[in-house]
Amino acid sequence: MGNTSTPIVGVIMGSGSDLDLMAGAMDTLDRFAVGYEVRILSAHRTPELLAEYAKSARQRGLLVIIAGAGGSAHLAGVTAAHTILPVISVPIRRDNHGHEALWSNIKMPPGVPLATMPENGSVNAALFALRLLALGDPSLSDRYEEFRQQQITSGVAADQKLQAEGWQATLAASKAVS
Ligand code: RP5
Repeated sequence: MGNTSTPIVGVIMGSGSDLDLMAGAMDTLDRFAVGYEVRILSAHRTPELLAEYAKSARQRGLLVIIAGAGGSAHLAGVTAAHTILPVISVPIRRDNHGHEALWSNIKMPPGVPLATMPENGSVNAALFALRLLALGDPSLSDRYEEFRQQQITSGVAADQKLQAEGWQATLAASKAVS
């Protein structure tokens, strides 16, 4: 289940244990009012369900898939093998993990591409999906431009505050908040 708009983004993950780290993707899509669906599908635990999901994704109206998995993370690659939709990978990394999920996704051999984000980069995965979707959606494109302007305004304001108050006071204030 996603938000109330028609799903055009599929957010899938290998386990319910990935949900907290994938929430950034859903929050970001919500912020832009872009419809999505969220599923737990595993390349090794539920391989047939995953294949069916990926094979039917285009016909069901999805335009892009975000896939997050940890460990020997083959979810995104297997998904990309079953669809021609763009697949964006989020390698999941926990404290007890190495970088195996990142490496298994970033080193896809030529032929089947993945857009691999940073480890736990679910927010950037959604932002990248939005950039793809904005290519064919002028209203989304305007919303994305506005979002970028807000980022710039907030970056400039942070610098102005730093210049006015000095780095020591700024650091002390940020430590007091955290
Ligand atoms: C992967 O194995 C999942 O994507 C998850 O990141 C990891 C651990 O899964 P659980 O054992 O917590 O279900 O398939």
